[in-house]
Amino acid sequence: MTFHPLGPYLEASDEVREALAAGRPVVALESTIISHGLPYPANLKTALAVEEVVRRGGAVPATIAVIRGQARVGCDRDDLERLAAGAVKASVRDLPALYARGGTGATTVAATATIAAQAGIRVFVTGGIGGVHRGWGETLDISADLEVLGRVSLAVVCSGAKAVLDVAATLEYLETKGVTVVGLGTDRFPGFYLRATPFPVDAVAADPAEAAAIVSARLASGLPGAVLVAVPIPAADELPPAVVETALAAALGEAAARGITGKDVTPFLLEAMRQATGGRSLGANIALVLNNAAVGAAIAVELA
Ligand code: PSU
Ligand code: MN
Repeated sequence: MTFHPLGPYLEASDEVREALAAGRPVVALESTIISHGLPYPANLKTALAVEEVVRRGGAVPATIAVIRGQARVGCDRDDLERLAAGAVKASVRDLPALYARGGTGATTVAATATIAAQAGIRVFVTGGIGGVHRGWGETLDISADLEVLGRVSLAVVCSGAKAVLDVAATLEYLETKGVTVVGLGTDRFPGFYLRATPFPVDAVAADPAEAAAIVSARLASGLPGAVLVAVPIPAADELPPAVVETALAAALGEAAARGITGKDVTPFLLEAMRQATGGRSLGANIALVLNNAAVGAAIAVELA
């Protein structure tokens, strides 16, 4: 596949470039979930399946990663295989060194959203966003995802933030940053493996068209910052709350015992949850990402 420069350190596949130029719907996808969110080979299979769901929904998928020093919008099969085999986790602060040295990295929500907005993409689909970690008062561990959502103009479709985070504090931070949190068919912020947390969203959209109308209003009004479209995991794939609670206690205990800090915290907790649920969290994670991809494609089609 050939890639064309869109700007300094920014390139797009032919397919993505043509779709953007023609105003056709494009959906951005992140790559940290491939390299650090899911184990091999489920990660490669899921990355390909998510792209297929976006296509079936009438939009062009654009998986984003840094490949040999360029932010690539629309990774090809070789790129996805490389990312699935392992690549460093790249948030916004990591991009300059990768660009300068020709490095390769899997982009987080923060980095992916930043690059997607630079490319002119208006819809980005992921599983769960990063957020405010438990114990943030001691560690100040607050994901750059939240900061970026406050400044880039696009829709981010997700299933909320995992219970491994301090969800109440995450929502407070999103409010501070002026992010609009829209619940798709729900008035409660979703809890990733669970359909709902006790916390309310800012606005309820009955369907993707209503969500798209809110996204469209935010973009057209010139307000910087994102609309977070929060989609509950399909009911059939939800994990029992007791299973999540037990696994969560085990994962958090393990992370504390091993002194895990910084960028390793989120990948460690995801893997610990997988082990503590006997793999059930993995099935739930894949199911919700596929569902979010269908919703994101529908929103992109509405916006186009
Ligand atoms: N939440 C998930 N799966 C993931 C991540 C979050 O359920 O794979 C990844 C995303 O790429 C997100 C990143 O942007 O973790 C957040 O990491 P940190 O907390 O270090 O900012
Ligand atoms: Mn962090």
